Amino acid sequence: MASRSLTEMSKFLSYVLRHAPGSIGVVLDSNGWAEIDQLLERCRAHGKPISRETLETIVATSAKQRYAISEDGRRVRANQGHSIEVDLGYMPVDPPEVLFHGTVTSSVDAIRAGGLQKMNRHHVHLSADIETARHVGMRRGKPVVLRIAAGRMHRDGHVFFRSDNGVWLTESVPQDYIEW
Ligand code: HQG
Repeated sequence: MASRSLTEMSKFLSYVLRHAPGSIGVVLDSNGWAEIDQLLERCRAHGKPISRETLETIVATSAKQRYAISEDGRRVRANQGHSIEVDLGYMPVDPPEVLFHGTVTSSVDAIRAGGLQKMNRHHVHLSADIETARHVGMRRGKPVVLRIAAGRMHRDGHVFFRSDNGVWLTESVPQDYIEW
């Protein structure tokens, strides 16, 4: 019973922190953080009371590490999975002149027509080297590696990020920057 209600509360927190903070009047900052005091007060006001202790238990026991509490203990956020626009903290970085994208033959026509789109993710994923891109493509079938004129994109105003594990990220790659 206790764990079921923890799961229910966790799902409610996911809904609020990833998708609909406004549904209970919570404001997230641009990095996705909610003030814990405000969050818990708003949960209570909407008939879904969660104590500070229970929140800490949910954060600590979530199998997928869905949430994080800030170092000062005052804020909480979902680590990923947002449908609302949040910046999880990657800083814009100057890309190298050329990056690579691994895809598959079956996607080539659509990419020629519409450029690279982020599909279900927050960004298009690019690699610094051909071999990594080839492996990304191979996950789906016969790999095709595209050369991306990342330096030119950047000079034209496109923003790039690099994740902690070295993946290059950008919003989209118009076909003009893909060197076939
Ligand atoms: C393709 C793994 C049609 C795109 C890997 C790709 C990576 C289009 C697929 C990370 C298209 C999306 C990301 C368009 C792009 N029309 N197809 N206009 N634009 N595509 O999985 O890059 O395990 O979302 O080429 O290591 O394959 O998740 O992206 O084939 O870093 O941590 O649509 O996933 O990391 O597929 O892989 P994905 P991805 P994780």
